[in-house]
Amino acid sequence: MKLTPEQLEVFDREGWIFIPDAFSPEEVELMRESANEVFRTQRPEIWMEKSGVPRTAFACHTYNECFRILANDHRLVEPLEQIFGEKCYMHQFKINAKSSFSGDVWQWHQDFPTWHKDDGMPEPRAMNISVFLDDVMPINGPLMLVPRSHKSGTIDTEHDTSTTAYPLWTLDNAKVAELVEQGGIVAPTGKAGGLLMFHANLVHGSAGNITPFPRKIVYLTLSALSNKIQKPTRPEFIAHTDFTPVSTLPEDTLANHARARKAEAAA
Ligand SMILES: O=C(O)CCC(=O)C(=O)O
Repeated sequence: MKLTPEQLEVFDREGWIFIPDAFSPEEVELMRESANEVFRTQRPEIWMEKSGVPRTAFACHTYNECFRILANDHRLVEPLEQIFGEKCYMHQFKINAKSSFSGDVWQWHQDFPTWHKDDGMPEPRAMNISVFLDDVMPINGPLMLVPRSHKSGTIDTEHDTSTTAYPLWTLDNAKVAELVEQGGIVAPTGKAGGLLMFHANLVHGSAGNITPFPRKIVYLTLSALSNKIQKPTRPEFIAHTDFTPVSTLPEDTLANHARARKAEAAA
């Protein structure tokens, strides 16, 4: 899937794009069920909140067939190849659970400082592209973005190891207030199946989820092939060191897998 010149222009200016209904209801159902299966397992790649509920399932594309297919989906891979002008490798793959009642916050941050400081990524030539697996509403901890903040480049950060269970390089409140004064805050919401991509230097975060509605989002972090990480300090399941270019599968692979799974279940 290629982005239109208008979408590329909006992305460059605002630092993010949301595409509603990028995935069909049958694909969403498969991905949601597969995510629930993943979160029911206990594995070292599944990071827990301080409260004990799952926060993030890293690297599930390496052991779950649905997410293996998603990791090679043209709707996610091609836009980033288009933006970077080259093939990409998978730097990280994760599902954030933002569980009902207990999903914890993600502090205000840019992604690139963590990739640079923890993994030795040379440049912000990598990006998160994500798919909503549940309906994302104003009430269940949507991702909040500060439009145009990517134009400020990479900003000084503090290593926050205590606010949540997951260490992150975060921004101080004064800097966030300054950027919000200029760009405001948006919280893209929409039905499961929507696609959201945002620049590595776009300031973002999310509040906790105290509603009964989970807010699962799957994120592919794809990096330009020329931007290989140099000094990984985190486990391989968080910062991959397999730099094989990501290829795309035929466009109907995920939908076919959904139908095959349904037929199997009905047999
Ligand atoms: O899923 C969320 O709410 C935030 C995720 C995030 O900010 C990140 O992975 O960098």
